[in-house]
Amino acid sequence: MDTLQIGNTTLRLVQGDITEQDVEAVVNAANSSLMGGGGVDGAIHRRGGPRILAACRQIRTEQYPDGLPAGEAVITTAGELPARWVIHTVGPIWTGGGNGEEKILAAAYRNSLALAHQHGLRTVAFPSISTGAYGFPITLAAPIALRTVRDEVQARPGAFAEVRFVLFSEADYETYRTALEVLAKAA
Ligand code: AR6
Repeated sequence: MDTLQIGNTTLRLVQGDITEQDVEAVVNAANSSLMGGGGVDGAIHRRGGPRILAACRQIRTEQYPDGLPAGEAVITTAGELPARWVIHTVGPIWTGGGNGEEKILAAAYRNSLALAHQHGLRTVAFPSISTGAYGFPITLAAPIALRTVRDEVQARPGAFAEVRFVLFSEADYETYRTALEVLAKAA
């Protein structure tokens, strides 16, 4: 399955590029420096232009001089992207699962949605946080991502119209589809 209806909110899976999503907010799988990188982060800064980096620099100076801790989230302009806002979060680096990686991953999704809600944003697109450069096995990450988003949406009835997961590869998309099926059956 590729959608799950949660009250008035649609949880949707799509295969594609996060920088092309026409939603109010896209989430960036950033690192603590907020100064850019590869993967999703590189694509967002490349296509969104320098205004995003300027806003990140300001956040570093004013709020997080030591960097954004893993699991936390901040919001900036989306510059030239179709989206209006970028929510930057930092996922855990996978070191085998014994260092709180699952809790930190859930916190990254939870705090991103909390920030979106605080700003009245009703459509949000997530990438698969931590499953690229940060090495979190996607078969473990997908159920955590989906369950956390489902729980947060349920806790805020009517707040979101759509929460979308944008999976880059067909294999990642299929992994999330399977995980969504399992979640829907367990509900
Ligand atoms: N749209 C959607 N998904 C994408 C895109 C895209 N344009 N590009 C890659 N992915 P990653 P992480 C997928 O590495 O694991 C950066 O250097 C990718 O295939 O972007 O949280 C940051 O600066 C993978 O499935 O994020 C950090 O240093 C998923 O997005 C570090 O990487 C996440 O891969 C963060 O690593």
